[in-house]
Amino acid sequence: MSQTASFILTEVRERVVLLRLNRPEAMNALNSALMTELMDQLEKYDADDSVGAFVLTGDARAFAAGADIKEMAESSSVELLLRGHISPFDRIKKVSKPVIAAVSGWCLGGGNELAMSCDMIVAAETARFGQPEINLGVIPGAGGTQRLTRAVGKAVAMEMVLNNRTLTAAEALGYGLVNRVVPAERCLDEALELATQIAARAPLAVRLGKEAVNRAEETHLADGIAEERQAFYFLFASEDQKEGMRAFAEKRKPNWKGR
Ligand code: CO8
Repeated sequence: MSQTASFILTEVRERVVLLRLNRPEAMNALNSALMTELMDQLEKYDADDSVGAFVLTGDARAFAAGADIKEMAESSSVELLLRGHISPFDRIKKVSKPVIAAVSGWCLGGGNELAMSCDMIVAAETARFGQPEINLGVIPGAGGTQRLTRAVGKAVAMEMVLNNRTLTAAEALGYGLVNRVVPAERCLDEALELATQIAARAPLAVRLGKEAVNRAEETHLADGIAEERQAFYFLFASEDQKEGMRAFAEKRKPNWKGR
């Protein structure tokens, strides 16, 4: 294990990169330095062909308890805008490889927005999801109102955003916010297993599949379907598509090249 930066612990496990938020004394509150380090790590390994997927996690008490309230408390609107306080969230959305969040404990505010910016969420039974910004006199700022509403539906999102309703892991599963719920001690392993499986799959198809599914959230349906179709046609120009389909017919495991 190597510590590449103070707020993010990075571990490379074959084709999976594990990134741990590392501000335990502050419930992994997302200050600007942490966010920059996180995005730098994601971009660095996104450009590395030997990596196929990421797992992003916190610790047992918190995935992340939100943006660092103390850091931003005295900021003016103009300062937030000029320093691009929320722009790191644009960077994670540009990561081409799947990012799986492994969430234990508190997952609040910007922390929940970070988890929702990942492609899948594996939750521990101890996970608690919320958008408590209303308690601070603000609203979610990093896509929370949009992604949460798409994930859990308007009724529940309204209660969370307007009245600080928190969801248990079981509720989050029921509403479709998370992929699965597991005992806390299994959470990271489960996420790593999922990431390892996906990282072994055809890289180009995983990349375009992720992009296409995310489009469903981000565009009108017709645009998303057109983009999906283009990506599907495009994959037939790849060696991996030929290899994958031949391997099926020949009853053997495909050998992916990422080309
Ligand atoms: N920011 C800064 N410090 C924090 C935060 C936070 N979000 N959360 C916890 N901490 C600190 C506490 O101040 C405390 O520090 P200290 O020991 O110096 O007093 C330490 O972490 C431990 O916390 P608690 O003592 O409060 O622990 P408890 O177990 O009693 O409570 C809670 C845990 C429930 C998580 C509680 O800490 C809490 O309510 N935290 C704030 C949650 C919140 O309001 N989050 C939303 C923040 S606003 C936001 O996320 C907007 C996002 C916009 C865009 C994002 C851009 C990056």
